[in-house]
Amino acid sequence: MPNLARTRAGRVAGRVHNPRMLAEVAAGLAAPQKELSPKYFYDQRGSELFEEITRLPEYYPTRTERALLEGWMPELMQQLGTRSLVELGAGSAEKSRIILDAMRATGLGELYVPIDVSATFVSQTAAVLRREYPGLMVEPAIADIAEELNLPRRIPRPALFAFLGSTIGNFYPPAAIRLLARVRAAMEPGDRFLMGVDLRKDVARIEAAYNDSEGVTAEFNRNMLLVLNHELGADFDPEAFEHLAFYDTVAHRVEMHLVSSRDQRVTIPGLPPIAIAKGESIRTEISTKYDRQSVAELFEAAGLRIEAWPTDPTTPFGLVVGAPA
Ligand code: AVJ
Repeated sequence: MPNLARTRAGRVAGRVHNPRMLAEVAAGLAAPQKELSPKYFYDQRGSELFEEITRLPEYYPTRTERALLEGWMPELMQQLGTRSLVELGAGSAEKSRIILDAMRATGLGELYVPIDVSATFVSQTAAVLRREYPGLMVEPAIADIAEELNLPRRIPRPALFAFLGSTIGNFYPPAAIRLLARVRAAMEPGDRFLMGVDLRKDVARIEAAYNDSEGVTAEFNRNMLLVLNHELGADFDPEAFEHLAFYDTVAHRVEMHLVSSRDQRVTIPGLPPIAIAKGESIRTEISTKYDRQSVAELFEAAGLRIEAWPTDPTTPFGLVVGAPA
């Protein structure tokens, strides 16, 4: 499970109460290309569906990244002497364990800071990890990483900041740079930044990963509409939308859309009715694919430099190690 915002319970005593989400959704649906943030995929059901995606034969990123982490973390941790792991979007903590194991093996690890938007989610994960890693302090930070990091005041250094899963690919370049610059600002000399990035490759292979034969990705995509129904009291009919995912070879990114299969009108309490024409789409996600040059450009704009770049020779996926420039 990924890293962006899991939505908070939006209904209080039967009344919809999520003004920030409502404003963001209103702006997105008023744009010429209707757009919703991929952070709204991840309610309970959406997180489960994403977990299912990561196990699909077509979806190569998760298992490739895990193999890279298993291969590189022990050596990297030895080199860095990391005392704290700060993880942006803590997810299911499955990959975190690979890093935590490597940190424990050096005997230097003191603190783990999982950052996630869902307080319930991180505090559950924290409780499990405290039991599993006795002697490790686990101090969750509750934050939407698109906005802030909300780090604890005292972090033993050197710290490793980790942002895995190629979730950076969900952000348009200006927002990606802002996010990386926020990480850079939290880093001290000697700290490092570890980021997973999906790399440019054969278009058919990329498109297959977002159009799986079992239709899990399609259900994941449509689930966003159920999240809006639940959180905002909207009346989307998910069955009236088709899943569309394609690779844009100019922008180097997958785009996921929900395409309306008929003329329809959607109601969201507090907003004027929304007309959606047959064939019109709502963009629900971009998933940018990188190469070394494009990562170097993002890093440079954020005050970081690439220090190491371990990749998988068979399935292009990268683990980038960044340092303050
Ligand atoms: C969690 C954002 C990395 O972009 O590949 C998977 C989400 N969307 N299938 C990705 C996703 C469709 C995933 N990230």
